[in-house]
Amino acid sequence: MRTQVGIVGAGPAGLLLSHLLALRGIESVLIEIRSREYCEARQRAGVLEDGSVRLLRAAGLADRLNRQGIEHGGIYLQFAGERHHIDFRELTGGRTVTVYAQTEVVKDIIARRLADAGPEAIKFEVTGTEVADLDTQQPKLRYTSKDGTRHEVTCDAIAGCDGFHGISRPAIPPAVQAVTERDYPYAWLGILADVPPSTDELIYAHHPRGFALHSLRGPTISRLYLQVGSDEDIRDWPDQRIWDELSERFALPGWELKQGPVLDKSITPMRSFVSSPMRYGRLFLAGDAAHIVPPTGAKGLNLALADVAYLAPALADLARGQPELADQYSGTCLSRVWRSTHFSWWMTTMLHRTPGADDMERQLQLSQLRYVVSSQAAATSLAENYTGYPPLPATILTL
Ligand code: RFL
Ligand code: PHB
Repeated sequence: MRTQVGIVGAGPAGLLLSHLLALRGIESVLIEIRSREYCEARQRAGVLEDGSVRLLRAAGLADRLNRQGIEHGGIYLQFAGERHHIDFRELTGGRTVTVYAQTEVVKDIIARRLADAGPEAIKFEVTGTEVADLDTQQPKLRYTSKDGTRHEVTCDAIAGCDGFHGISRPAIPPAVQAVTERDYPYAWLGILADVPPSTDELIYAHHPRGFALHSLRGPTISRLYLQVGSDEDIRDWPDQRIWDELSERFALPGWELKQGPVLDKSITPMRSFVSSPMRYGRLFLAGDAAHIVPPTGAKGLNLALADVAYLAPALADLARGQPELADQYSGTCLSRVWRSTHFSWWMTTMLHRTPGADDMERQLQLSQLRYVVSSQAAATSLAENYTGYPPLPATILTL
């Protein structure tokens, strides 16, 4: 079998790439190890940058996003018993973010790909994925489909969009790959709860007992996170213990955290990770396959979408024998990736309590938080990064 682009992984990166390529008349084969149901239910990110929203609109994928996405013009930072509003609109000349769950982005693109290209547009539940001949002009993608048939697809290029635990990145020889990595000594326990949000905008809370975040998924569904130890067992966290801990960390006189049934709960490790370059021969990495940020900056999904916004035109040009954009791909993306890596590290270390840390950490964090809420320059820096920096250029948004 032959195709122009082989895509490994049907997360946000792989799905959007296959759609953006199709809009440019480029054919692809997209394979995914999990079932459609699993991909559509995996609870993850919730915040789309301004540029991500514009990208999804330009790609014709925003019907439901336009109706159900909730535009947010700021966030709250809570510390030392006070809650402060950071007004993105005012600080950035009108830029905002949109709360719309990654599960919904994934559902929207899957539905569109299947409608446009038929049931074979995404091959779910494959096994034995391999990539080979990456340093030739004809790289190979191999997999076994759900019915047990082994396939080999000869491609012009392969996009490794298979997340942090995928097979694409490990296929790059270690000698030509630089990995920069940091693990944080804490994790996030996240819950999805069947209860209306207790806030109109996200609350990022610094507390002596650790960080907490109040997010949402809609008018009746809340999403909340708690900093916990990195070796914590979810079985030690019955629902009422989670609510009690959240209530304590968000406590403010006259304000109450509404509680309700917990629909989903999980623990996520916190890590920063960058693998460079994001290309080896005819293999291009995108999204979590190449980089991971801790979720405190709400950047992971946005980086994945931005990567493929650059990769689609690069691969379309490459297919026509023009390699310039493909040659620029890794450098262009890594510059944004490092900005987000810094911002995510900064938010994380400003807001979390390091186990065993002395009072110096706490005082430095509180000083930084007071600076952010009192200085227009500091608040603008947070707002500019949170809403997305650098903004995606108009050329990338023109399809
Ligand atoms: P994904 O979503 O991991 O998709 C990779 C896909 O590849 C498949 N796969 C394979 N397929 C075929 N063969 C193989 N050998 C394969 N191996 C793997 C996988 O099954 C999967 O379907 O990567 P992608 O597309 O790069 O997308 C990245 C995002 O998912 C991720 O960065 C975000 O979820 C991170 N993130 C957040 N990002 C934001 O921008 N804003 C947020 O508010 C935000 N909050 C979060 C987050 C991530 C979290 N967790 C759970 C890690 C909150 C949390 C709690
Ligand atoms: C979420 O809604 O899941 C979410 C929001 C903001 C973050 C991380 C996750 O920083």
